[in-house]
Formats: sequence, structure tokens, C-alpha cells
Amino acid sequence: MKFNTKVIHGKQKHEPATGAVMVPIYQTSTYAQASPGKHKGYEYSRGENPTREALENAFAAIENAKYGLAFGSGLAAIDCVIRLFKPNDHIIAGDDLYGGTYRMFTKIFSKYGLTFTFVDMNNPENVSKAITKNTKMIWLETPTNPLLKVADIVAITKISKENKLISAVDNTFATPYIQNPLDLGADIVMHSATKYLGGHSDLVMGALMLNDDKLYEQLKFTQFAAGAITGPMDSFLAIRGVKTLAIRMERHSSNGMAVAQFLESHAKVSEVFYPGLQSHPNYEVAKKQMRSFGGMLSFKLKDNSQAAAFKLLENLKVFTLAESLGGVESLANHPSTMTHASIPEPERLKIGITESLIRLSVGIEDVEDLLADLENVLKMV
Ligand code: P1T
Repeated sequence: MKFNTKVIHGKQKHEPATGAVMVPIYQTSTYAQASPGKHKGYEYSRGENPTREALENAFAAIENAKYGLAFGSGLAAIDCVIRLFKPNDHIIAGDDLYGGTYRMFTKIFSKYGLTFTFVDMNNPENVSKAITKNTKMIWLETPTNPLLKVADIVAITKISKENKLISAVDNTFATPYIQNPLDLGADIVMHSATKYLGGHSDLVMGALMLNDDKLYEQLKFTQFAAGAITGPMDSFLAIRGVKTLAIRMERHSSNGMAVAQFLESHAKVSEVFYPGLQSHPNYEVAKKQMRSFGGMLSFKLKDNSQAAAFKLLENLKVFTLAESLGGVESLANHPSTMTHASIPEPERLKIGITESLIRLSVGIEDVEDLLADLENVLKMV
């Protein structure tokens, strides 16, 4: 099955009792038993729910995975993965990560004795060099949030395998339309399904996809025992969202490229971060592993002041100033005071999250309207 078909039909069944084409919203917490332990495979909805099950199958299908798991948020999905480990275990992660992921690693799990090293994954050698006898996992986000750095998934998962580590890839920015990390050697794929998989800015959800039976048993157990599941209504919305993923991503990618090219040639802009631009330092790796380049990009203004960035953001008309990304509507964000404010300022500046850095989630509107909106605000700074 090819991707456009897979997002609609992959591992999906019509509802057997009525033939309903869309899976019903099984809005129930529990299931009747004929006698204690005698039931139809469903006991309690933290453990299993038919709507969530249909979603988890859809998630598995789009990442070419055997298994899918759905959680109450992207961070809940990451939390489930990190609970595989114990005190003194060491995890290597990229130095440019969603601020909430960095916060979870450094503020929550470091309290429980896990240790983290953050390296620039542009060079896979940096990963090799960071491995210690306690290293258990490599956590990869590519493209990264917010600087769109692209790490070589094949090279890094090869290092992971050679050292018997688990590799996990946060595929939120790219989506399975653009790249399938499991096919490139990763053990686990993670998504903030809040973003492109849901696609309509109307839910908060996380996903894990994987092939390994033993790892799945462990993660499924944590999902049930720690309990960070997603509900039936949100599961239904996400199934509906996934069905249009391919067609949405096509437009996100063409609009993303047009906006990136427009900004790159604009006199008020000093730098544009978009993996589809030949000027991007990881363009060759991006071309190798990504089928297109998506709707996420960041840029810096020549006037590198917070005031200039705020003026631009306050005057946008079609783009909405808001956290999050990946919905049909275009959003703009100021990483240093919004999504990445939890990263200490010296760390932020070291990796390049400066005061004028602006991140765009380019939606699927008519691109002329998006360019006109940007042209208008760039005149003001
Ligand atoms: O927000 P949540 O569904 O919990 O997902 C967390 C998360 C994980 N990974 C990446 C790459 C992300 O971008 C996010 C969430 N990001 C935003 C809310 C944001 O505006 O960047």
C-alpha cells in the first residue's frame, strides 16, 4: 500500500456490528463482564479502548511499524520511553530540542538519577564520543525544533546498533509523509500528534511507533500502569486527521518552500533555517533522507532586537502568534520567550536561539496571502 492510501486505510477496519465506515467513539470507561474475568477482550479503558485501538493501528501503519501507542500528549509519550531506564543510565540527545523535552530530561528525570548529554548531532562522531559504559539510548529530533537542524538518521542509528543502544527519533516536524525513521534504522519513532498527525490544532496527543516485540511489551505496560493515555474523542479526531495527512503535507511543503525562498531573498532577513534550501548546512543529508521539506522554518532579522521581533509578531494578520505547529492554519512563534523559554539563556544563545529568531509553522492557506502578510510586517522592522 502506498502512502496516500495508507493514511486512509492502513490497518483500519469497518466497524463489524453495523459496517460504520468510521470507527465509533467508544466513550466508555469500562466494559461488562459475564463472570469475573470473562469478557470480550476489554476490561477498563486505561488498558484498552476500541477507538484508541483503531488510532494506534493507524499510527503503526503510517510509520511502517508493527505497533502503535497513543498518549495524552507528546511529552507523555516521551515520558513513557524514558521510564524504560533506571538511575545512572545515560542518554545522549541533540543540543537543539523542543524546550519541553529538554525540561523533562533536565528537570524531572535528572532528579531520578538519569544522566543526559546534549551534543551537536550535525556530526555523528559527536554521538560516538559521548557514549559511556552507562549509555542506554540516543534521542534524536530531526529536523530540530526550532533551528531545523537535520541529523543523519542512518549514520546515528548505525552507531546506536553497534553499541547495543536504543535509538528513538522524534519525527514530529517531518511526519511519516517525509521520512520513516524505523525504515532508516531507528527502534522507536515518537510524535507529538498534537501537530501534523492531528493537523487541526484541536487536540493534544502523543504517539510511539515501533517493531520490536519486547520493547513494545515494556512500553505498553508503562502506558497501562502509569496511565497517560488519550481518550476516545481525541482518538477519533486524530484518526480523522491522519486521513488527510498526505494531502496536507503536500501543501505544507510547497508553501514552506515558497516562504523560505521569499525570506531568504528579503533585505530585512539575515538567516533562514529550512532544510529544503541549498544554503542549509545539512541540505545534502536532508535531500538523502527526506522526501520533501515540510512546513516548519525559522528565520532571524538583521535587526537582532527583541523589539523588532515583537513588532513583527504583533502585526501579523494571517499568521497567528501562538505556541504549537502543524495545524492547517499558519502560526508564528518567538522561541526565546515562548516554546524554548525553559532553556536557560546561556544555553539558548549558545545554540543560536537569539532574540530575533522567529519560527513559522506554514499552513495550507493560499501562499500569496502568507507572503503578503510577511511582506507587510517586514516593512515595519
Ligand atoms: O505538546 P506535546 O504534544 O506534549 O508535544 C511535545 C513536543 C515534542 N516534540 C516536539 C518536536 C514538539 O515540537 C513538541 C511540542 N511543541 C510545541 C508545543 C511547540 O510549539 O514547539
